[in-house]
Amino acid sequence: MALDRLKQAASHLTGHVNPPHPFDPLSEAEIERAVAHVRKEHSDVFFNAVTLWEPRKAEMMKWIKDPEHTQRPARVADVVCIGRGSKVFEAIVDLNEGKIISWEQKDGVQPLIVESVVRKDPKVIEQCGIIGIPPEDMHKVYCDPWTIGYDERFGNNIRLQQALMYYRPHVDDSQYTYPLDFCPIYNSDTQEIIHIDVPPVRRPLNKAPPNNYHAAAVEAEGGFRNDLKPINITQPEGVSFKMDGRYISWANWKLHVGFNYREGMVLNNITFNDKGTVRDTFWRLSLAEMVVPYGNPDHPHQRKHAFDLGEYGGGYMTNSLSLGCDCKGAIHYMDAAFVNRAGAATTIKNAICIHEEDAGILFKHTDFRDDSVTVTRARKLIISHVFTAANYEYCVYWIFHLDGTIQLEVKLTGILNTYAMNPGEDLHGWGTEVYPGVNAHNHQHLFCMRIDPNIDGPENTVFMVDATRGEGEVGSAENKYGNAFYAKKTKLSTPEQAATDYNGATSRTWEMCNEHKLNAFSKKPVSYKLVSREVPELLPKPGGLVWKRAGFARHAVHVTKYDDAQIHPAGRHVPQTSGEPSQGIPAWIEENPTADLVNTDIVLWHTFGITHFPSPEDFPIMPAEPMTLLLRPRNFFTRNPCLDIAPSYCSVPSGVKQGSGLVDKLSRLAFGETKQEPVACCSTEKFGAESSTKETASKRRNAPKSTLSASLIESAAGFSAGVISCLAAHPLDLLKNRLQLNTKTRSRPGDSFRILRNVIKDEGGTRALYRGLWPNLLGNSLGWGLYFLFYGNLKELFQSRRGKGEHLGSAEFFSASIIAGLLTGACTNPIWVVKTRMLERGANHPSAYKSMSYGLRHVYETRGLKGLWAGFVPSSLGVLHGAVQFSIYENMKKRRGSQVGGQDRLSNWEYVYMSGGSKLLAGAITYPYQPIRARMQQYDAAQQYTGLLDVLRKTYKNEGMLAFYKGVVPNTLRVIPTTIVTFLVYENTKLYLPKVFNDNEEFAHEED
Ligand SMILES: [Cu+2]
Repeated sequence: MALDRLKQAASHLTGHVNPPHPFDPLSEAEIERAVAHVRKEHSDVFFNAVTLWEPRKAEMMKWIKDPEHTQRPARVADVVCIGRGSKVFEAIVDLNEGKIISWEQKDGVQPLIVESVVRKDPKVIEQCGIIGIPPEDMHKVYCDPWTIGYDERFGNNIRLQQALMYYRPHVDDSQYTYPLDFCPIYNSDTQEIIHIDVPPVRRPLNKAPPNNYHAAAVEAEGGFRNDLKPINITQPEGVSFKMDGRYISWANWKLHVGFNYREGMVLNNITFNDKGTVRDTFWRLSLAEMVVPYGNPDHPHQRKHAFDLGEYGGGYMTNSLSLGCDCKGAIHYMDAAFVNRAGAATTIKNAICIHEEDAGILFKHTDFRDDSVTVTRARKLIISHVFTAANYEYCVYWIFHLDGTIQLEVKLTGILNTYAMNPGEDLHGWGTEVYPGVNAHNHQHLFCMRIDPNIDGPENTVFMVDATRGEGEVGSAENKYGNAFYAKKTKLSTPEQAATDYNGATSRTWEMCNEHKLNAFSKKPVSYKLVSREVPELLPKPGGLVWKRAGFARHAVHVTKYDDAQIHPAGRHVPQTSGEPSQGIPAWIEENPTADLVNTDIVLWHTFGITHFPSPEDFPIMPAEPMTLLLRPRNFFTRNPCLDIAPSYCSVPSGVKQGSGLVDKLSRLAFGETKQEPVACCSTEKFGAESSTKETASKRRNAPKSTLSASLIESAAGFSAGVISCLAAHPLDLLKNRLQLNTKTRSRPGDSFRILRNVIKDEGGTRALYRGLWPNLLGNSLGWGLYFLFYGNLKELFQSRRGKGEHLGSAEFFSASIIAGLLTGACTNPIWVVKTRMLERGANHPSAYKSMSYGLRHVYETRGLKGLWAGFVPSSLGVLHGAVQFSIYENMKKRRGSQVGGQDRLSNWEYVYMSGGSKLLAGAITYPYQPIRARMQQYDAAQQYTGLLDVLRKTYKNEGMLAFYKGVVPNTLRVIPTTIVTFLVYENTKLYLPKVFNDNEEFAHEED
């Protein structure tokens, strides 16, 4: 994009402009030049179309093969003008020579249509009055101007429109809820209403409340749901396609993207690079025509059968697309230039959208014996545009696949065409009441795709292929068991014979082959197969108006010999054609019904679509309904052509594993805060290529299947964390304890050093620093283990109440933590009492406990159960500390996790600063409970204090406020690294433990 802009800027500066590619649509400047040339000689015409007169195929093929030595095809404009008295003129203008090559008046045809207004007409006002709309409400009357289609009463020498009438009670209401029952006919040339079709039975204006789909209406009915989380599509390294002018290269594909007012997108010169050989597939693909016949036989509904491309122009009606709405991801847009009625060039910005999408699995196989597996992901290139045909929207997607398949998908959305009905009126099965007073008529959407094959060259032949049973009867020699079947191929040799219908029972397809070239293995001709399964019959009867006008829709497939002039299946000028004789395909076939279609340049015309019986779900706006067809290579390649797409994951029995650089590191499990479900075979963990990348927790987090329960893993992780952190920090704990129990002096600097020195000197060397290790170890490990067990279970409990997929809130983390803390405190309190006392006195003290069990017994015998649970109340307050810390920790994890694309991606460093930070913050808030608790648990607690309040009072009175922070320095020194070690051990144990218990050998090896 940026490069394009630079080139553009440079060309402005130098005045040098690259000539357009011969396939490129006319630019604004070229359109205006063509108009100027016409104006010089014919000043009084309006412009209906100015579009590229496409270079003749033979000339163009020659130039593409050898552009250096071949004359470049000239830029030529194809012009349609309208003069006074509905006269129609066609002109061909050579833009290189600057002259009109041909100028011709066409009789008995009308080119496609432009809009009009009917509100001021007295006859319309009168009809509105009859059904209940007063003259002062005429500004609430709307019409969809349709071409008249064909009406035998008026013929085709004057340019006519029919106005489908509607009413809007409020300017924001959808008028399709309020259809009016009459239909004015408008003369575009004289700009007057010449007739109004009025039904024999009148239907007054619908009185039902509005039925709207816009945001304000939805808000008024309760608003939009808010449980849908954003989905983003990212391509951090940019797109995989390249643009060279309007040529796109993507994977092995290369093609030119054109656009015209009629067909919209036109794809030209589509090639596939087959291991270095550029092979032709299709010369030109387009959606060339469509018809939407409605099924109500009452006059004048027979006129409702819109040819949206031939009568209105898929290009003219195209939408300007917007990022993130119509297309998501990394998008390249192309604009489209047209002429307006007055002859000025206009541009629709962002008319064509080009982007890539993930397309699921491209291929996969798992060997059930040894679990070796290969899985490769697919992607697709999508070239799309959307056009609005009055009430309807058609979204057209040309989709290119890695395996050589081309797909056309059309999505239908927008609003049903509606008609008025009386309450309780019998609709005779021709329509459905989709809302009170709203009748939506049955109709079909039939599209005609023009396929100009170029399968390894222009000389192609079409075969119809039917799955057919073997000839022999059951019991016969050649088909004894009756199971034989084969692909029966019928060569379509003439246009007459090639007019064929769809047959779902035989899985009918059509193959476009190059019989000069056989596949090396199958010995069958290289081909592309048309696979299309949504192919209804044209329901209007043979001989009827639509059947005559939409000759292309009589059969699923027609084949004709190539002719440069044959582009439009229902004829060049469609409006007001009578179908007598039929235009387009039937006329071309009639010219030479037995033309030889074998091994020659041919065009295949395919009609497909749906039959639509409307229902209330389609109203007030239709959820998009997709229909699709495929052009698939058959016997074209000698093997699967996309084996060179790197797999997402691949392992073979000998143990060689490989992954590609295309693995998506953003993919993650949908549910679970900390627990990991088993992941698929494409675990990034197994990739050799991955091991060199930055060490992240995510790598190790793709845990394999484990037999351990999540809570058990949590508590084991907590237990290990407790043991290790306790060993590391016990001496600091001892120091803290002594400081806290020092009631004799106020806090002084250097206290810590004096105490440590004295312990080592008086109590038996450095070993004394580890006095009370056992209760400390037991209390810590058991404490952490129990804590995480309770915490894990509580979180599961809350999660189960919330439902899957919802995240727990801070309040839930907080209460889980508090309850877990209280339960843990209750279980471990006796151990802490003994620990406090053992740390308080050196082993050489006469009354020092010799062991933990001795201590427990002593406390119980001297003070009873009350002694064993001494200090539980301040401890419980201390639980607040744990809870505060855990809420801070979980919130940090959540926030950081969302930044890096999931908590399973956090690194050990992130655990370090998050656990340390949360502990510091929580400590500053809640530290004072600690000295209080220690004092209540010491040897002579009973003698010194009467209870909790007494501790608080005496401590404050004797030692001042700072007493409550006694021991805070060694405690912080002890606690921060301890916490970090605890959480690292906890998070990592949780990760590794399942692997240790896993019976999968691979992981045992990986530990080496
Ligand atoms: Cu429909």
